[in-house]
Amino acid sequence: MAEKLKADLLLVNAGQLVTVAGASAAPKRGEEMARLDIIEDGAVAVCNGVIAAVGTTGEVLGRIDKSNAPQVVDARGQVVLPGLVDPHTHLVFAGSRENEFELKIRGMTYLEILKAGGGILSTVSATRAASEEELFRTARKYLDQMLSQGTTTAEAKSGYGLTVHDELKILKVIRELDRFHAADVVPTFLGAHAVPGEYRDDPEGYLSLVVEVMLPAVAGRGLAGFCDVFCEEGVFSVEQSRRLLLAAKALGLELKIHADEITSLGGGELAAELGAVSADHLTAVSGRGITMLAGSGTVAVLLPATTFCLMGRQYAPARRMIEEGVAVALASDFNPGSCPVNSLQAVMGIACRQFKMTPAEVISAVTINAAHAIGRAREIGSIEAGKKADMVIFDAPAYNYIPYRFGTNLARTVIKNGRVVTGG
Ligand code: IZC
Ligand code: ZN
Repeated sequence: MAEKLKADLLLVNAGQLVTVAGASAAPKRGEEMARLDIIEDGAVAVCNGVIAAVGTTGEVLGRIDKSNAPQVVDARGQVVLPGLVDPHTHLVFAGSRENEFELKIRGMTYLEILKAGGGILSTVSATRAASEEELFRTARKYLDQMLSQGTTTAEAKSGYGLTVHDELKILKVIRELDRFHAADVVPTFLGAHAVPGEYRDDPEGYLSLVVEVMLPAVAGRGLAGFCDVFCEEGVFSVEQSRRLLLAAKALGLELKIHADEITSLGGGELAAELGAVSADHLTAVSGRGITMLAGSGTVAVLLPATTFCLMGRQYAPARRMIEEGVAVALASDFNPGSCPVNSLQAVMGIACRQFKMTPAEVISAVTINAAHAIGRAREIGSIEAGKKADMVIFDAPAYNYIPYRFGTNLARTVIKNGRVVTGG
């Protein structure tokens, strides 16, 4: 008889254990996105923060050594998903922009507000004035909210400093959050988020500062694994973005692009050309961009809550992307301007209604495909032996109830690294 497995935590009796297994090597595409791999009356055994066994409750109980009395979490009549992964956030900032929200209601656009010196630049002023401790405290509060709604791993970008000192300050806050918070936080350098006021007449000079000073400082200190750029009309062009990203690649960073969010500039094509790990937004992506992304390893990270918050009429062509074979993930884009939403459950609800993605596709997009978008799919994004024990128990009779109940936090218990961190 096989030796019994040791476990320190046992999750049992799940009405639906949605494992999303089988896509750790490559992201899900096309029809695979709708296949979730569900175990009824499911159970998971956890040992030292890692998943040891997955199966029906009967199977798992039969395999474990009960002598060390593991903690038991009963998920009877409920749905268990892998810990949700948010692969695009601007988590660290000071202040808020509810005044801009009012301007938008009255008809001013996002780019008009930015051009008038508001938008990102108003958050930059507030963030420069804030200390590391203040930024840490504020971001920790937002991260607590995210974790209690099921997000166990979040990417976080710099980009509200725009000086060497302030960009490093934000990245250090992200590192501290990852160290001290139960959630994992994955850092991205976004020094090319906007041209700061003091460089208004010399955008090339600012780009040179990013490429020649900030980037080596970030890479040399190991403060970020990814480099991102806001490739947008009036911000950074495709040529400028290519220059930055090639320099980042040469320093060993992986690439992300804010691509075709408002204008169809060709950011999607650039992401595929450079082998970026993700191309994000893609609201205005071209047909050629879709074809190139489908033929690449780049994950399309779509941000429907942003379009919703900007009161946009045009949503990213998610259905067409899925049908053409693009690997699609979803993220919140949490930031104080275009998207003050940090709940992936809200994002899932909007994606079903506005993208016409099915609940199953949406779950693939916030778990395993989101993990691929931050290069972590070997460790997180599905419930499989050997992965981190990150799981969320939802107060829901079936998985498709979760996006259906848009607006309510249904996460009852969140388990991170094998520990119950909220609920119980
Ligand atoms: O602060 O407006 N789109 N960056 C690119 C943002 C939105 C964040 C912001
Ligand atoms: Zn963004």
